[in-house]
Amino acid sequence: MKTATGARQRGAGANQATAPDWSVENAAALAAAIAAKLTETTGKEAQSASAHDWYMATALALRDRIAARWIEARREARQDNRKRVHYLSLEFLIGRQLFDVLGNLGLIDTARQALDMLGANLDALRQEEPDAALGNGGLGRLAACFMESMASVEMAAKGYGIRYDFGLFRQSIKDGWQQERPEDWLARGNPWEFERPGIRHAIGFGGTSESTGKDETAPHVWHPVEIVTAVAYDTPIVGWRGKHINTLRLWQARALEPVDLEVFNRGDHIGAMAKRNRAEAISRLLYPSDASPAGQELRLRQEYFFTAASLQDLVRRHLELHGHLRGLAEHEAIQLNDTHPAIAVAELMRLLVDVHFVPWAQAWEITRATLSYTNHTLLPEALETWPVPLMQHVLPRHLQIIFVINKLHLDGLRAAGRSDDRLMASVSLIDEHGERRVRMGPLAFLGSHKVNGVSALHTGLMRETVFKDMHSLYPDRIVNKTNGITFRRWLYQANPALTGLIVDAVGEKFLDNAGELKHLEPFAADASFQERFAAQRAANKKALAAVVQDRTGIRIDTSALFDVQIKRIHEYKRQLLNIVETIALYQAICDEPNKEFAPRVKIMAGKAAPSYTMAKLIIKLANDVAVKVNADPRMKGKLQAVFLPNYNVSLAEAIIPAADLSEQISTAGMEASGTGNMKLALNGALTIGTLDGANVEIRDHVGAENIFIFGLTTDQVEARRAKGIDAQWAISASPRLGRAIEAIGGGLFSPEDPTRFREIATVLKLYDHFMVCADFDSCWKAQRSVDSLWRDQAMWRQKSILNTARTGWFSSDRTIREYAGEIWDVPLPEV
Ligand code: 26Q
Repeated sequence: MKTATGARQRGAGANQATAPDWSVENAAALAAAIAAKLTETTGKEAQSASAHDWYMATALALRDRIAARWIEARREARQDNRKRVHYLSLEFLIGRQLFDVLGNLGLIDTARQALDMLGANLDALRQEEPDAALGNGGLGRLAACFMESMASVEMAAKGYGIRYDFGLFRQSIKDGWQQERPEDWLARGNPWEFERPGIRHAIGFGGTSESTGKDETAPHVWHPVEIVTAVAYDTPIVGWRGKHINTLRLWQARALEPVDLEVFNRGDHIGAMAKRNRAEAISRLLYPSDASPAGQELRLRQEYFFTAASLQDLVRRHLELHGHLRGLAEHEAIQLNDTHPAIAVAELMRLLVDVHFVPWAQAWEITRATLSYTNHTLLPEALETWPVPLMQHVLPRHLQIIFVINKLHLDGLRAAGRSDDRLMASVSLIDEHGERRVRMGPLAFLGSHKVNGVSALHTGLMRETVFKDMHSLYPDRIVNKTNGITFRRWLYQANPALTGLIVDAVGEKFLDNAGELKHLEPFAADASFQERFAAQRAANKKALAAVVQDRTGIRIDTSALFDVQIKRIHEYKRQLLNIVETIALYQAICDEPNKEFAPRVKIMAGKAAPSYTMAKLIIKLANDVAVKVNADPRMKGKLQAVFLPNYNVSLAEAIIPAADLSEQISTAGMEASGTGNMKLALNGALTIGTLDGANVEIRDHVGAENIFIFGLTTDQVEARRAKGIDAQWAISASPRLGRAIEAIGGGLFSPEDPTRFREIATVLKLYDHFMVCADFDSCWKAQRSVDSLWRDQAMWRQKSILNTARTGWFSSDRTIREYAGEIWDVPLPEV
């Protein structure tokens, strides 16, 4: 039987959308393998197999094809002595994997044929795969895009995280309110992973630390009171054209002993399980908040558990290959995805000093040269800190190490004559205001050789605000790495029709090098290309309309402009601004039924953290406004609104190729980058947005005439806030805004409970921290230019095509190459 290894010998040559697969695998052989798996795993025959049975059999047959090539990739990296990258992240928001694997192996058409032969249907069984939702939003999805890109650029890399039993909760909407249910994605088995019972590490917690030497930098012996085992589960990550395969290694927490026999024998049968439950709780659940740190012990245990397991794992492998740790940084790079694994700074020091007896100063050099840290947010409430007593209780030795690092750091400043109290307090690893807390951002900064932001604007703000003083001490440390997205998922898989159209126009080179998309530019004004482009979009919109009808019962008008805002619900992302604009538009249409507004469907989706009351109320408002608007006969053919429940990666794949307008309207200075903005622009949606995050770079690439920018800039927001956050001035100046807010506060959308949204109206009027009112008029104006452009369909299409043609730079392959060159020092094969 042939394996994926065969893909290697085949040159670049085909695309999945229109041309034959490049793999040598033939459909009959694949069909036989799938049929064999079906019998092996279900004991059923084809006639009685369910779609889910077919999905499992197909995935398992593919997994076999990956395995041989995977082993070979690891052997090659080992033989070539290649430097390896370790990407530590508490979140990997992967989504479904079947088409990642099929697409990258060039097997989509082959698999379709094979399943046809068996009387099954690929598109039907595709829907059977549950999303691997091991992340909250942008940060977790970025980690997943990076994993795919690192494999595609043939970099030796490993992702490390937690194998949560429950991913991000499933959202349903009941009477307009968000409800949460657990996401038990593993309930029917996970065909992509390999359990590695032999790869396990002991992770300690609590206890005491004992000095063995004269001073504080001497090795210590840590006596933990609790040991939890970390067991590895590996998932292969197949790169583009199957050229390289990496590993995502996720840790499961297990108790050393399944039952405490001593307690059991005393007759306490429940108590005998307590230790086990406490240990295994660590990998039970993903924290569903994407901002405010919960500050809970379990979260700290998760962070240390996966960081320690990952570091032990890579140190063990390094020692097997090299025998000592002196050259760690030459062979291993470790990237910290935000501060969630920042305890790595102390843990690596502990491994070097206490376990391997490397002198402190040398250990510190090795640690700094090996680690680097990515910051994803400047929001003060999202910056992680841990109370000193909690850290003392959970990680006593690490707290000690952090104190020593801090002391040497502050002593160094004093010796250099920079000892003013303000500076010392600002760069200290310990926050001394009120209860003492360990500050994880500064710890990660100090323990890394490079620190990066995720867009040009955000990196600039890091230097000027949160890390201003650290930056003045270490001016070369902060660098920018603007985020990217993997085009394999977000263009080829999600939008095969557009992909095929581009191949027909410019050939296949762009499939291997996203920059080649620029050759599409000359087609932007070509009438016949525009026709085909429009036909493809119309089909995508019909497909989305079917999803909307299925999930909400609402029939949307596919000839209308699809105006889309899809992301976590957050005040700074300003779903409220979008809703207020929708209300104002509703009122304007009522007032002037004959005035020309572009017919629109407002589409919104996103989850609120279960404890974020305001975000949940915003979801209710979106739903209540939708009910009123959709029931009003005067809106027919003019305005509809829908809130799509359970936004996740798979739903994003359905919405993005159908979007005409992409809402990226965060308060300037608050969205670190955004990546949904890139996915939508790549698929031809025009952006309406503020000068925030990567929107700035999107404007630079697509051209200011092909994007709708509005609102206050970062500096203007700051100046405005300095004057106060009362928004009466804006409301007095804008009757339209005042009336929309009155409608919310007065109960127009909640007649059965008129005070339901009073708080929202009050916040908008008096505490407009997020500048919804301040930016309203400018947003309204921008939306009206959207209306006029929509009337000129040829011009709209031209701009839309230019957006696709000019967003090649936002490929995560480009981002990863930048990390490789400027942070990890990893050479890569040429494109
Ligand atoms: C921290 C402590 C305790 C519990 C939860 C958390 C937590 C979890 C997730 C804090 C933050 C996050 C996620 C942040 C995030 O997704 N940030 C986004 O990162 C994207 C990728 O860089 C950017 O594009 C977005 O702008 C940024 O908001």
